[in-house]
Amino acid sequence: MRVLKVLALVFLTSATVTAVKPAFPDLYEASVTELQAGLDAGHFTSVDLVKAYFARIDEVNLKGPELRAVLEISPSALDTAAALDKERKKSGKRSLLHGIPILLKDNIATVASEGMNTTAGSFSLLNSIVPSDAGVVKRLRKAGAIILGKANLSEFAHFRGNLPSGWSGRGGQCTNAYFPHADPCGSSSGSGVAASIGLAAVTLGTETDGSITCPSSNNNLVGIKPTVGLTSRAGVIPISSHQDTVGPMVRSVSDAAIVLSIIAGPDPNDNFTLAQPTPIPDFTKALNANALKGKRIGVPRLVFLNDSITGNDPFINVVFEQALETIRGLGATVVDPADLPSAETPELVVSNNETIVLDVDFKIQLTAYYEALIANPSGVRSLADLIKFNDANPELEEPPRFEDQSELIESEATTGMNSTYFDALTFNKELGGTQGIDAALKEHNLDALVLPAQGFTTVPAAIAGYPIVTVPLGFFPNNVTIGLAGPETVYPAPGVPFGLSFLGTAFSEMQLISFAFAYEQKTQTRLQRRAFLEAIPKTQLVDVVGKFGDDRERCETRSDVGGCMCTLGAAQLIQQHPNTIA
Ligand SMILES: *[C@@H]1O[C@H](CO)[C@@H](O)[C@H](O)[C@H]1NC(C)=O
Ligand SMILES: *[C@@H]1O[C@H](CO)[C@@H](O)[C@H](O)[C@H]1NC(C)=O
Ligand SMILES: *[C@@H]1O[C@H](CO)[C@@H](O)[C@H](O)[C@H]1NC(C)=O
Ligand SMILES: *[C@@H]1O[C@H](CO)[C@@H](O)[C@H](O)[C@H]1NC(C)=O
Ligand SMILES: *[C@@H]1O[C@H](CO)[C@@H](O)[C@H](O)[C@H]1NC(C)=O
Ligand SMILES: *[C@@H]1O[C@H](CO)[C@@H](O)[C@H](O)[C@H]1NC(C)=O
Ligand SMILES: CC(=O)N[C@H]1CO[C@H](CO)[C@@H](O)[C@@H]1O
Repeated sequence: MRVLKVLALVFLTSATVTAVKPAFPDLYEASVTELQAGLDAGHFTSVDLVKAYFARIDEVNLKGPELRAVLEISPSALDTAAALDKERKKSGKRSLLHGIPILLKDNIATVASEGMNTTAGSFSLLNSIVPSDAGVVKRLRKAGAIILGKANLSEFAHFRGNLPSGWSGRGGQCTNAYFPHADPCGSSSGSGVAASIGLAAVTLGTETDGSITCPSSNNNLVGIKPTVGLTSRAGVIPISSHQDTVGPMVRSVSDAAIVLSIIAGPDPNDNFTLAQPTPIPDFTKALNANALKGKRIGVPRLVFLNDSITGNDPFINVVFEQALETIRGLGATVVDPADLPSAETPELVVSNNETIVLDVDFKIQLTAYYEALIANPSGVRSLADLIKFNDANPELEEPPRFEDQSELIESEATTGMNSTYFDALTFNKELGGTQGIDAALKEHNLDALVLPAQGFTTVPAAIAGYPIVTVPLGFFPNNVTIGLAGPETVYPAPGVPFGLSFLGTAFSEMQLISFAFAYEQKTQTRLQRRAFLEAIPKTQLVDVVGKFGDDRERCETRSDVGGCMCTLGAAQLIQQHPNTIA
């Protein structure tokens, strides 16, 4: 009875809304600013947005193209959205992310009481109880964002072994929306695929070495890999505190600036963030389309544009040369070459010091993560336990062709921080920073460096802890030779995107964002190509706003979900709690 009364209420509201006939933004592309405008004008609500994104996820995640981008959706998202809608009406919005649904990579902790797991894709963490939300999640919630769900990823952020990008035990193989079964790259694969086709307004990823920038590149996105210490890693399932960082993966530089402005800032639970400059910049102030005028942008050709080292398809470099012309056209001086001194010796390419640091850090920090859990039903309490767990549960964690856990084993063999480790840390800072990015910037008096996002580009920034901002650069042509990427994935492939990366010194995000914005505004590359037809979700706001209850007879009351389940349109299951509507 209660449910029926609620439905009647919705009819009334929808009648008013339909009379206005507002134009709804296309959720494939919709920006945060567009969504805020529609929410403020009352054209749609955050509840509508959550319903629409749930329906879009349902269309493509396990059905149709089976992209496997999303691991879980939040059973609390509709309630949260309703509360935030109410608050907006009463007292306005808290921030530009108020009522905006966001998807998190599954290594970013959310409190279990919300109804979702935090597992890095591993069954060893299923049903574990985290001590609290991750630092970035606390900031998102305070800003009024809605946590929509958790995204699939390369298990343990690709620190398990020789496994394809986008595969996890829990999520299976995530694939790209631009070509069937194409490599989404990783490790923030699900975040990348979900953002690329509008399964959420925005997504977060994490990067240790390439894990935001590569999936942003492969999925036609803007990605920001912030300086290590700009965004908190508290509550993020770790690889290494020296390299891990959390950042936005979104469809525009403007959205990236909005999200970064909210998630950046000090967190007492991550002491690296206490060293960041204050105040936290408003990164949206960097959105200046003339930002490249009069600037000096360097091209570190040596190593980074050598295909035999990067493994890049030569086509990427062809399009990159065109990007340099565009950058010149925008008024910048392109200094070419502007090589990293560390690239002039074999060290940068052959050094194994990054692995030395990551192997030692991962064992210590992952074990600390397991130990800090309030509960973990799998019984896993350390890296050693994890290795045993995987071997004891091959049907879950080592299915045929996805068995490898050599990186876990290699890390487990380390014996803690000794002089080899500290030397490696120092050497990394030199290779990537003082003899790398900083040296090139200083020697040529540069404002930033620019490179294709793919290849060896991420390494100096990874080992130095420096930022990268990636924007869409181009797409593989229809006649590209299709290659193999994993047992179930291909790369390159027709129409698969690739990106352009701006690099700089620590905490140079303002400049990098401004350069990426100028380039993006001039080229609008993202809009040149869409996902393959089957991978484009069809549900739009128009299918949701005021439509709930149209098929009243097809709704069934369900005590287990505390509301009713309705079929919306073709096959979209929407779970509606009665108390979220009033
Ligand atoms: C985690 O996943 C399991 C299995 O899908 C589910 O039963 C549980 O409710 C989820 N959430 C939490 C917080 O464990
Ligand atoms: C953070 O704290 C740890 C000890 O808890 C210490 O080893 C490390 O040097 C600190 N790092 C920074 C950047 O302050
Ligand atoms: C590219 O790298 C390969 C392998 O290190 C090297 O033999 C070759 O000389 C390099 N090419 C250029 C143009 O530097
Ligand atoms: C690590 O760095 C040192 C310099 O500190 C270098 O001599 C050594 O070759 C590197 N080790 C590996 C395994 O790459
Ligand atoms: C430091 O530990 C590693 C194993 O983690 C070992 O290979 C290396 O030899 C050790 N270095 C020293 C100086 O003992
Ligand atoms: C693809 O087509 C372009 C012209 O559209 C041509 O220049 C190029 O050589 C072709 N590449 C391959 C691999 O066939
Ligand atoms: C939201 C969603 O569709 N999650 C699915 C992700 O993939 C796993 C494995 O196939 C499913 O169990 C989840 O239901």
